[in-house]
Amino acid sequence: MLRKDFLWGGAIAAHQAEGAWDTDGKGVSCSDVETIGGNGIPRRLTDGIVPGEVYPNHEGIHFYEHYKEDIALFAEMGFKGFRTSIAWTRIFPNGDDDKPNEAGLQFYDRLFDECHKYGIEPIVTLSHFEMPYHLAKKYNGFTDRRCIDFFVRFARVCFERYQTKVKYWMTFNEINNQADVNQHNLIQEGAVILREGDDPEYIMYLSAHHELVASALAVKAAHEINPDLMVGCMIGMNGVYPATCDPQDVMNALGAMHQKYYFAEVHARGHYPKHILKKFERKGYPDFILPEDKEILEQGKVDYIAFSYYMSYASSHKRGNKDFDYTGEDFVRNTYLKASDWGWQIDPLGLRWCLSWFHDRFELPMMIVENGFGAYDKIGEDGVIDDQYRIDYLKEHIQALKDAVEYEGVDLLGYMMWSPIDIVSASTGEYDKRYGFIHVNRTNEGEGDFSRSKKKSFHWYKHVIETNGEEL
Ligand code: BGP
Repeated sequence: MLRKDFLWGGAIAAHQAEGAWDTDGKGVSCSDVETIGGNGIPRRLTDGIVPGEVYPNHEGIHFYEHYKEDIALFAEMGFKGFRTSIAWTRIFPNGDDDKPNEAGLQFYDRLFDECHKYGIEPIVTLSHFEMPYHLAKKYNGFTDRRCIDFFVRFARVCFERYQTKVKYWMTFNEINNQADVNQHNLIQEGAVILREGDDPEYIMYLSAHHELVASALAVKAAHEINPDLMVGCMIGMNGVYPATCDPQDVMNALGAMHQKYYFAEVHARGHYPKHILKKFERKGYPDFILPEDKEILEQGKVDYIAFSYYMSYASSHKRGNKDFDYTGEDFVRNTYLKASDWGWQIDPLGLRWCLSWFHDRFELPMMIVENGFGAYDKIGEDGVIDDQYRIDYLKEHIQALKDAVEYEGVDLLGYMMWSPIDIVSASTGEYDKRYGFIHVNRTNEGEGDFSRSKKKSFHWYKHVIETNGEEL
């Protein structure tokens, strides 16, 4: 049985939904300079905003104007919680400004008040792929320690302003995605632009370290401001299985787990695990973990673990070396699983495995803050989208989380599916990769008036919440 106050709801992010990219004093964010991509076509980072390019985050789904209508629809489904992010650039347009932008702060006052009107608890991410672009240009993002202070200033302003409206916070969305070292992940997570001659892997570890320190300082600040605030990390969790029971594959999967999830260890345990320090040593990196950083990490351990879950991976060993270092190139198709149209392998039991993995290590409360199915939806002749495939995906994943509570005894606070309303895809910039219970009339080609309509899954999720997950 799930707890009585289980937080059922859904999650979005500011940059994928709000639009209004330059309204009311908002500055340019890093996602404002990423173009639209496609299924199998990566987004491109441009040098500033280039005329003629298509930037889907400039429009989002017009949530900035439609939020009242959307929250009312979430309330109709019975939401107890709603996760979104605060666009850093609405509050500090450049990131290093002295004073916050009052108009930006007021928008989130209105949004959180609207949630409370229906008894919906807002759950907030501070940095969800939306760092100010100015910080990328001037400081190269989190490679520069000064960004630690900028983030903490932003976090403090938010905690102080919204402490009576928001209890659950997260610092950096999917901080560990950057373990796959590429330009898209580095700009989204740390406002980092790779330059010629850089060692990308070193740049990633350095920047991630500064984020981990910034996160710990934010946790400390939140507790000083109001001890009731709960601050979590946010991990993009997709468990890695060995492709076979060959011990080489088993070790290779372990190596991948080490590299992809050491971030969670630092957040929750307050120090780096030995395996990653050994790796830094092996690679001959200069010691960027200062003695005072160690103290900060120790003092800023998170209160709970929030994570997203979409799929699992299978890892196959190819090289015969002893370090079993993750390269991102060892993943193979898991023949036991089906995949979405974007190749994301569907694995409900993997969610139970991941819940257990966290629980066994950290014994902290957890919240699933993203889980959902991106699909091409078709509008039926009756004008309704029959998205049974989405219902099936969610049903099996909810069953798996219930089993994790029942059999492994995990402490689960809530489930925020991704995303209750169709929004812009973070990885591809598409509109046509749809997750919602609510359809938004907008396509990759920029057609449609942004009007909203309910899909079949809308009614299904309403019933799930009504029965606290007893009837799926
Ligand atoms: C996570 C991000 C979200 C979200 C989701 C789905 O990585 O935290 O922002 O977008 O994945 O991914 P996509 O939108 O690329 O399908």
